[in-house]
Amino acid sequence: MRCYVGLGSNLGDREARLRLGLAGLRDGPGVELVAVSRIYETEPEASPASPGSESPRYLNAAAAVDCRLQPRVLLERLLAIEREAGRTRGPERSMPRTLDLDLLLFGERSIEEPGLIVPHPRLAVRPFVLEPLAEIAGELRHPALPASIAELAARVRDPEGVRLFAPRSPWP
Ligand code: PH2
Ligand code: MG
Ligand code: MG
Repeated sequence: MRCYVGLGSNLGDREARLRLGLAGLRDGPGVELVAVSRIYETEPEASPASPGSESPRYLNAAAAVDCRLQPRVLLERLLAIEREAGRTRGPERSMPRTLDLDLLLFGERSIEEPGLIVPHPRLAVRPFVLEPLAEIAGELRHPALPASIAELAARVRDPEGVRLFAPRSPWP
């Protein structure tokens, strides 16, 4: 199954953390890294829980993987890679994080389970997800919306808030 993962980091050596995340995806069984977008530097999207709270800028990227795992198993893998990269989870959402790996799309599947919602519920409104994703999957149709990823990205495009950070993809 072709799946898409969003990568984000806004704490410490952000680029190194994204690379750690990619290495974690590449090295695990049942997952093959297929494509990686370039890295973007992005303004933090304020958390609804604590509007106005200061948060450092993120680096964001997107990766395509071929996955032979069940969605829940892939999710557990993503969480394990986050932990290996030094992420600790507190009670609050959207705290600064060393590494955030979000399962954006799992083939054409729609899943709504506790802790696992695919397509990612905020995918279609987040320029920091759509801009990198459109680089590697612009033609892809959103499984639940009548639009391609490129069309969704064009709707929310934010050149001020989402800027290219590195001219080349960090992978291979
Ligand atoms: N992730 C969040 C909350 N806000 N803002 C940006 N720019 N990039 C992110 O990856 C991000 C965010 C929750 O995961
Ligand atoms: Mg996230
Ligand atoms: Mg996350």
